[in-house]
Amino acid sequence: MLKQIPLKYNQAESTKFLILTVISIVFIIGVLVASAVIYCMRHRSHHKLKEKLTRLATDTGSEATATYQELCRQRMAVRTSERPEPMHSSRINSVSSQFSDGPIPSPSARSSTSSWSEEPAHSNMDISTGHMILSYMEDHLKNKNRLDKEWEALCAYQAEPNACTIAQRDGNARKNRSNAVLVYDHSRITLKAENNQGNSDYINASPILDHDPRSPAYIATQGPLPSTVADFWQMVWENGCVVIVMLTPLTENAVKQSYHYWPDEGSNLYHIYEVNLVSEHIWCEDFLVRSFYLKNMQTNETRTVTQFHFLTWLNQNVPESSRTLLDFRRKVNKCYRGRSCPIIVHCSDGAGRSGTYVLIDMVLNKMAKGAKEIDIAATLEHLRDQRPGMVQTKEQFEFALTAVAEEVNAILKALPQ
Ligand SMILES: *[C@@H]1O[C@H](CO)[C@@H](O)[C@H](O)[C@H]1NC(C)=O
Ligand SMILES: CC(=O)N[C@H]1CO[C@H](CO)[C@@H](O)[C@@H]1O
Repeated sequence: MLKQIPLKYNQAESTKFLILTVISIVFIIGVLVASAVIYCMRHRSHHKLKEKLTRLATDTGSEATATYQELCRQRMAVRTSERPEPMHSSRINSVSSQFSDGPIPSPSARSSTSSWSEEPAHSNMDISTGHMILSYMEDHLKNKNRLDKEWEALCAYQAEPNACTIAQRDGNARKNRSNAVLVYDHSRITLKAENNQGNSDYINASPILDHDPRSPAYIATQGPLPSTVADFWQMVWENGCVVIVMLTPLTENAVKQSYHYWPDEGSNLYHIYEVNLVSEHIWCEDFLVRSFYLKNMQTNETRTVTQFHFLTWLNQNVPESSRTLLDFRRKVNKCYRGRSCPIIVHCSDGAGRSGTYVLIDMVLNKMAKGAKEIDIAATLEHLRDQRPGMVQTKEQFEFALTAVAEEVNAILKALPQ
């Protein structure tokens, strides 16, 4: 068959065939060259844009503003040249999300974070939101007056409703570590009384909602007391928690901050919850990670729970470096990734340090999801609606602002050069 085919062509036909082939090859080469040229041009303008972004992240003052304005112009230009026809709102969204997805090297970032490196995790942060946050922070840190005013306004904020009658009931009062931070009646974690050693549903712990009104993103709680350890593990069990963030040393200047609620080695039984220490990994002098095997002795079900323990953040204070806390947060979130259960966050009263941590994490998570508007003070009020005393001092609030700015800066810097 194959051999017969050429015989069917006469001379004229094969010449025609040859010419056609040459023309199509020339055409294909032409298309390839043209697209290569277009790609290079695009790539270069994106590259320049990225250079600007990185510079902007480290720049200060009016130069940054000028660069930012130019960035906005360029961005508009990119949008209009890519979409010459009138844009629908859905298109605007897709352009901007494409734009902010583009520069982030997801595969390499993922593989390197798996070795516990300190890079920021994959982020869909909207670049212009990132810059707005940076200039807002810059302004705040330069202008102490503004920070003072904002803090005053936050202190005057009254959560509504704010009744804490259940926390003050006879049987419950002794289960509170601090008089200042009681749980609101309308926003508290309840235990299944029938599984509780004291047949009570009370624990000083508040669900903290983020975007999903049905399931809390965090549970902010006090450091367990000797009498509430079993309640604590019951809460961990009943809420399906797998990550505990502990932000306090056990004692500070001889003042107890939290009961030692896990076994130093082997296992301990707290009511019907058996906790087995599987491993302890000291990352640095500031924090360590413990892994527990938690067993419900009533049902024989088991679960692994990881506790991230930050050691050097003292009550009413801020950590020495925001970088260390951000690194700690990245490790927590890497462990948590893909889950939907609440993260347990506790310090001593479960409000000062815990509130600061939750504020930072919540704002950065919103940004990583591409939020276009970030209002840190409003986010804190939202936290205070759910648990009193979240973020206790102006210094803690300022620390949260600094930490957010630093992480945004790191994300912008991690854009490929
Ligand atoms: C749990 O395990 C123990 C010991 O293996 C067994 O006696 C008990 O029946 C189990 N309970 C349930 C609810 O499976
Ligand atoms: C340990 C303890 O009892 N702490 C406090 C719990 O809260 C009440 C107020 O409702 C205080 O009186 C307790 O001292």
